[in-house]
Amino acid sequence: MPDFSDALVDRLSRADHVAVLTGAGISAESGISTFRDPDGLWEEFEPQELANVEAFLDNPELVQGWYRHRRQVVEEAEPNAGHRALAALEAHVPAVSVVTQNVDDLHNRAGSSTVIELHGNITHNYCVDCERDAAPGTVDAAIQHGQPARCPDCDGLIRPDVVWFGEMLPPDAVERADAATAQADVFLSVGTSAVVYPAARYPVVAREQGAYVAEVNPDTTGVTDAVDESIRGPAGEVLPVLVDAVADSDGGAEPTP
Ligand code: BV8
Ligand code: ZN
Repeated sequence: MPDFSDALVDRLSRADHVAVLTGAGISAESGISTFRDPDGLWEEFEPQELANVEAFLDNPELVQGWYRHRRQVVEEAEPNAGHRALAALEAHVPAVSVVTQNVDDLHNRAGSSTVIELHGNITHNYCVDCERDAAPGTVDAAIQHGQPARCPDCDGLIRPDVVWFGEMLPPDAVERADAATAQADVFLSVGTSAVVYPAARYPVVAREQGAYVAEVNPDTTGVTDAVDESIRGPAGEVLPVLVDAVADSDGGAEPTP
């Protein structure tokens, strides 16, 4: 049984606004490797070696191939009980903002209504020169012919719509994440090692701004010492039990799926 406090349940059931920072760990139970686990075909690469503009320009086909592989994994994956519990929390809290570092689209597919994608979304590609959206399948077709995918309109290289190391985060996403953090009565940090900035600063900023901050992770992280409560366990087990406890405490409602 996950060990969270009655105080957390009480605060969640009385909260007007809950903000949740998620990282790769919440998608681990959907079969999507975190950045730490060996990732099969790409085991010999550090993500930082591929998730940056220099690597892309140096070898566009390799980087396009890596993201195509990851997109295929994402397309075959399903949201898990952790993603679904965050969507279900919306029945008990007036405003739930999911601020995610993940690019796998699983929070959207789980039905969360406010998903702020700090690092973009791997299901979307665009041309680096004219910025036109790339039609689905553009990368697949080029890679299968052993060449980098290029824009049919201007011949520019096609890239995934994700934020690479050294790139600025989308200003509108940062603005929305800042607002959600400032308004949060409770801030949850779920499945993130909290080492990548500026995303990793949100749990600390939330606490400075008066939120009650709890972390859900099987391990300790970069913010474990900075939060009010650290719940040791996998998101797919902890979050459904936590949301059920909130449902029970506010007069009960439908159990989480
Ligand atoms: C920026 C999208 C301004 C792409 C990602 C030098 C030069 C330039 C920049 C820097 C520099 N030094 C530092 C920086 C800043 C840099 C940074 O923070 N680097 C780190 C490595 C030190 N940040 C940036 O570059 C950002 N931009 O700063 O712009 C700027 C501009 C120019 C110069 C200076 C500054 C952009 C960062 C975004 C990078 N893009 N992703 C893609 O996905 O391919 S980052 C990527 O890695 C993820 O999005 C995520 O953010 C990060 C991994 O973190 P996690 O999600 O936490 O995953 P991780 O595997 O680490 O941890 C998983 C956790 O889950 C673990 O704790 C595990 O215990 C737990 N877990 C496992 N199973 C479960 C579980 N938890 C719950 N349940 C389970 N079942
Ligand atoms: Zn173009």
